[in-house]
Amino acid sequence: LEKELNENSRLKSQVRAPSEHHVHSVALDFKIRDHLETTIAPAANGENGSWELFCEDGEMKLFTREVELEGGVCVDPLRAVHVVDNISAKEICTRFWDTEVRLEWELTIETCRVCEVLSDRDVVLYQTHKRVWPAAQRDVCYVSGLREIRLEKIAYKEPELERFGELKNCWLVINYSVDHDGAKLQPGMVRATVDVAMICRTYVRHGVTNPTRKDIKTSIVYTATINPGGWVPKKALRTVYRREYPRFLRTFTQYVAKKEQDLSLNL
Ligand code: 18C
Repeated sequence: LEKELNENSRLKSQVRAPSEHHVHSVALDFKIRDHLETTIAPAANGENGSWELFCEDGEMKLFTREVELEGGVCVDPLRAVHVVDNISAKEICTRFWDTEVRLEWELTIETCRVCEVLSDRDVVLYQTHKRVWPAAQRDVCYVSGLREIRLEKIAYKEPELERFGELKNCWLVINYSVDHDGAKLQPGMVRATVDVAMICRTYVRHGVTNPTRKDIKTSIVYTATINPGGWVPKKALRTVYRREYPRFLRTFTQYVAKKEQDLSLNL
């Protein structure tokens, strides 16, 4: 019976209903494909000279590149890789996507509001962020989508993790900026734009058929490109980036681990 149930859930995860159609579904599917092709490419693991490793803490590594638009606006992309024990890709991505718990871990925001529910896994959100002196306060409006990804769509492998276990599943969250009638710009606020991907893969220890928390490892690849929406002093902006991204990744993963520790594993 157990074998049959496992087989059923394996088949179910491969036969997915076509994604619900809404005004952003085509663009969102495109973004997802793009991130699956580029974001999880292994080149950023330090071998690629153009990425600077600026923070390393155990398994967590953060890279950036200096990129400026014409006019001097700094849009340095951020790329982080991490491996966490005991929590699954689904648990991490669900909590990252869920607006109900956003204020419990997101330290840079002041408010978060759902502008539109597009489907049971896609929403349009509006957030205001804490002001960083001397710059004006920033807000952002973006589509946020949560997906489980079929394993055959994943082009890049993680050999170290494959030595530990078998790749069980992959989940992701994509956040990218859009305009929305329910998110008009307020006086004094500057609109920033985002392009964020959080891609997580869970591995189950070789030979284990009924995994518990101690039998799993999850890799996280997180990328973010934020356009601050107008000129801000480059040095100050880079200082904020280099402080806030490690703080985010550390706080968020610790938050998920704490929330999930007494719950049964949700693979
Ligand atoms: O991905 C993350 N969070 C998601 C859910 O919130 C979502 C977030 C998008 C972030 C949009 C940021 C828009 C500008 C924010 C200004 C923030 C001010 C920081 C306040 C610090 C107290 O995908 C995790 C996101 C981790 C965020 C890292 C912070 C990046 C800082 C950007 C600064 C931009 C402008 C202010 C410059 C001031 C310089 C003097």
